[in-house]
Amino acid sequence: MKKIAFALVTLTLVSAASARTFDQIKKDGTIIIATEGAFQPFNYFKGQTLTGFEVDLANALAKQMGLKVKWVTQPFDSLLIGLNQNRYDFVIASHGITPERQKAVDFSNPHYCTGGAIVSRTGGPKTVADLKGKTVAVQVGTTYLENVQKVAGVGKVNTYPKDTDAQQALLAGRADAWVSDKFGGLDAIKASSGKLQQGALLFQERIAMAVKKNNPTLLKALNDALVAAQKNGTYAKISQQYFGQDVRCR
Ligand code: LYS
Repeated sequence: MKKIAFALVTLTLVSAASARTFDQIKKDGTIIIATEGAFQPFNYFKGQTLTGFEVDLANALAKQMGLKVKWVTQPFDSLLIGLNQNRYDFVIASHGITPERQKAVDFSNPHYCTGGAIVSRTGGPKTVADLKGKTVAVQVGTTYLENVQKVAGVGKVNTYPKDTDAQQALLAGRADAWVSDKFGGLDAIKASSGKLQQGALLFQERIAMAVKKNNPTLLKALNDALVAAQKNGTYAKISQQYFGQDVRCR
């Protein structure tokens, strides 16, 4: 609990200096984008290469805007803080749109729709009711944590710095369940050769890019680029590649 309170306080530390407007970024020629780099298949490292659905999508949006890209990776729970300190122009890191986060940053239109689902070892808890008295592993600072805390009767909620740590805790038997993204969970289940199973969906969420507050020109440029990518087939192609389906919000 201490950690969460701390994260919420720091999230609101906004630098007084203003963020770069779209015109300023255009003049520079390079947009700086931040992500976590530890959330397969959305943003992760394949060897030394940063890749994933969100990385490919953001690269495509930048190309459409006529910009080069510089990527920055940092821990998930410090991404919005760094945004408010003008360390980069925007964040694409699977942030669900929540009222709490909307107090700190502006969100683009959603770039995909998903949900938080239960994953367990075969024979383990599958439904919300099954979580009663059980130990659940989740990544700190996420909507998974927020939503698991709303489930009455959960035995213990253990938080980890990375989603992959929470997954490891489940595999190692230190937790009975792991709550994470439904698509990411499916990938982990596939890779587990029968050890893991997908359980119920706990909640649904709309995922969007985050821009520092009061930067309407950049927000509009991102929204326009996303609309264009969704119209001209670029979005569908990238989505098919990672998920075998179109994950846009409908
Ligand atoms: N969608 C979740 C959230 O909004 C998880 C984001 C990424 C976690 N590595 O908190």
